[in-house]
Amino acid sequence: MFEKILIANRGEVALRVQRTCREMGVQTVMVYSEADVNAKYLRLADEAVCIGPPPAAESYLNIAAIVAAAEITEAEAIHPGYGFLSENADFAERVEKSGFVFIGPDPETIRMMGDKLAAKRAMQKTGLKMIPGSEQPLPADAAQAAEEAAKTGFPLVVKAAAGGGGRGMRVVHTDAVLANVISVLRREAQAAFGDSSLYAEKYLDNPRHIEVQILSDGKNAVHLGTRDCSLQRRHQKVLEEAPAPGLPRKREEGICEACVAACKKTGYKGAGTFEFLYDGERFYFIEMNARLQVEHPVTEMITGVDVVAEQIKIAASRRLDLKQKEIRFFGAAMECRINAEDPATFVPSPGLIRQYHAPGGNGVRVDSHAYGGYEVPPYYDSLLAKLVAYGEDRKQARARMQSALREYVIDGIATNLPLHARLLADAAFAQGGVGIRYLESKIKEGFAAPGAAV
Ligand code: MV4
Repeated sequence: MFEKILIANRGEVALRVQRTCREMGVQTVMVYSEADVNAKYLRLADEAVCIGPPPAAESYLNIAAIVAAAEITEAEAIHPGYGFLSENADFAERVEKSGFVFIGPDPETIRMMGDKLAAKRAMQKTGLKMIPGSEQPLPADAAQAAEEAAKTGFPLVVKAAAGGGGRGMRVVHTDAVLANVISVLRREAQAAFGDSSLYAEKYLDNPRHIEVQILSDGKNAVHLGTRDCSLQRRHQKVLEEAPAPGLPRKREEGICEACVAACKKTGYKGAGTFEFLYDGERFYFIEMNARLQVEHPVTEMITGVDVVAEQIKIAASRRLDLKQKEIRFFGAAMECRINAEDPATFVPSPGLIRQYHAPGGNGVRVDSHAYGGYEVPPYYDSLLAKLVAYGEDRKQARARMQSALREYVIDGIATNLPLHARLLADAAFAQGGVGIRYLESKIKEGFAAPGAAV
C-alpha cells in the first residue's frame, strides 16, 4: 500500500478522498490555489502545497505544478478526484512518466474514452447495445456528411466525438438544416476540443439517464449496481439515486452483467461508470466515465463498498479483492447536490457562510468542506455539499431526505436547498422514474421560484 498520496483537487472531493486515506493509514498531501488557502480541509491533511493563483488553469489544471508538488513531498501516487485533470490522458501519462502512480485507468484508456465514437465502437464489440447511428466519423464535406447522417432518420442528434457530458451536440429535426448544423458544430468542436470529428445518432426524446458503477483490475471486475441521474438541468445533475427505481429486475441484472463483461474484455483498470439512455425498453450505451463520479456516495450507501478505497487498492496492487457474490444490495439512497447558487435564477452565489448547521440522523451522510465562516470562492464550480439519505426502501430514503433538508442551515449565501425541498415533495418524483427533461420542464413552469416562472 502507498504511504503517501497527493490529492490533486479541492473542495468536498478533496476531503472525501482524504477521509479514506486516513482510514487506510495513508498520509495525504493536499494541493491548493491561493483562493483556497484558508480552507479547513487543508489543515486536516498531513501536508499542503500551494500550486498557484486562483484561476484553475494556473493551479488545479497546472500539470507541472502538481507533479512538482508530488516530487517535493515524496508522494507515491496521485488521486485526481473528479473534474479538473481526472480525465486528462496527458496528465495521467506525465504522472506515470515522473515515477508516480496515477489513481485511475491507464492513459490509453482515458484517451479512448475521451473519444466518444471510439468508446462506442469498443463497447459495441463487447456486446453492449448502441443507439442506431453512424459507426464512422461523418465525412469532412458538409453535403456528404448530411447525406450520411440523414440515413439515421429524423429526429437525429449530431455529436462531437471529443465532446460528451452534453458539450458539442445538436438535435436536428429536418433535412433542410442538417448540412448547416453540421458545419457549425464542426467549427465549434474544432475550437472547443481541437478535434472536429462528428457522428450522428437517432435522437431519443425523453429517456432516463441510468448508469452502472464498476470496479475492475484489468482481469476481474464487479458491478455495484445502477444509479438514476435523470434529474438534471443543462447537463448539471441535481439529484441522483441508487438503485435506479422501477427497473425490471432481470433487465437491471442483465445490463450490470454486460458492463462487467465489457470491463473484462477491454481490460479496464480502476473505478468507472457506464452511462446509458433507457427508453423504458432497452439500455443504449452512450459514454464511459473513467473516473470517480460526484454521485458515488449513493452507491456506497446501498452496497457498503468504499469506492475510493477500492480505487486506491486497485492502483496499489492492481488486484481487486471484491467478489460479485459478496456484494449485497440493501435499500435505496438519494443525493441532493447543494450548490451555492440562487435557487430561482441558478446564478452562482459565492461569499461568506455566516451560519452553517449540517443535518444528521439515521441514514444521513453529508459530504462537504463547508462550515460557518467558510468563504465560497468565485473561481470554481458551485458544489458546496452532497446531502445523501439512505433508507431500507426509496420511500424511507425520501422521507429522511425531506427531514434532512429541513434541518440544513446555510446562511449568508444563496443555495438551492429550496429547489430540492420542492423536488422532494413533487408527486412524479415521489413516484420515481422521470425522464431527463422532467426537471427543466418543471422549472419552466415556475417550480424553482413558485409564482414567478423563469
Ligand atoms: C442523447 C440524447 C438523446 N438521444 N443522444 C447529453 C449528454 C451526453 N452524455 C449525451 N446526451 C444525450 N445524448 C441521443 N441519441 C440526449 C442526451 C441528453 C442527456 C443525456 C443524459 C443526461 C441528461 C441529458 C440531457 C439532455 C440531453
